[in-house]
Amino acid sequence: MTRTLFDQQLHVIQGDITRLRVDAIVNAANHSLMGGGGVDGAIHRAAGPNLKKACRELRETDWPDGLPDGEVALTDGFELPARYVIHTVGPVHAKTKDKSHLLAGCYRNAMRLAAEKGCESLAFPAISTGVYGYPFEEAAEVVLDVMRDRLPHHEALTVTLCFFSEEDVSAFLAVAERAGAVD
Ligand code: AR6
Repeated sequence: MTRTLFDQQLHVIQGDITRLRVDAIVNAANHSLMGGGGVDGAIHRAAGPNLKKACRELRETDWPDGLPDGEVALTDGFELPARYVIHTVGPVHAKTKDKSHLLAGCYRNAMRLAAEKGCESLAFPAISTGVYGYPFEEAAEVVLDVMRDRLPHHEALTVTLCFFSEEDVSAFLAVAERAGAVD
């Protein structure tokens, strides 16, 4: 079931992001861009070996020191149904340091890059909320703030938040309802 927010410009679904037929999906990558576990591993497996080659080239040409937190880099989707993959690096959660601006940067920069490439549909996983340990509800608040702020600037773009579990969908919608953001 799809729930919509912000005048239907934001969709919330449960699913496997590697199966979405959208213009671009976002990868919760790491600085190396060379793949990893979680959603990163799933995207690399589904896209096939050309994705790793493209990421290696990006490292050599644009990001010799690795992709910094909150930044974005674009590749094709290769064997994925999605045309592009926008790689980003979420912050590793730290109790003693507020990293919300870095997490917000992932979402904001990916939306900007997608719009620049003429994308009309963009899907995000729950960046940083797996291995990187960002508390889910805190991340959801960051995502809602960015969507409220940026969606009006990208009127041609529909964004999907693709959560891997129904629990995450429910948790996100609960935060959105408290914030008065559900349509
Ligand atoms: N579709 C949608 N969501 C998924 C999928 C999928 N196929 N697979 C997992 N998730 P994580 P992070 C969800 O750990 O916290 C990697 O090793 C997952 O349930 O993938 O940003 C990278 O290389 C969770 O809700 O990303 C980095 O080293 C969410 O995706 C590191 O993990 C994000 O979990 C990045 O950690």
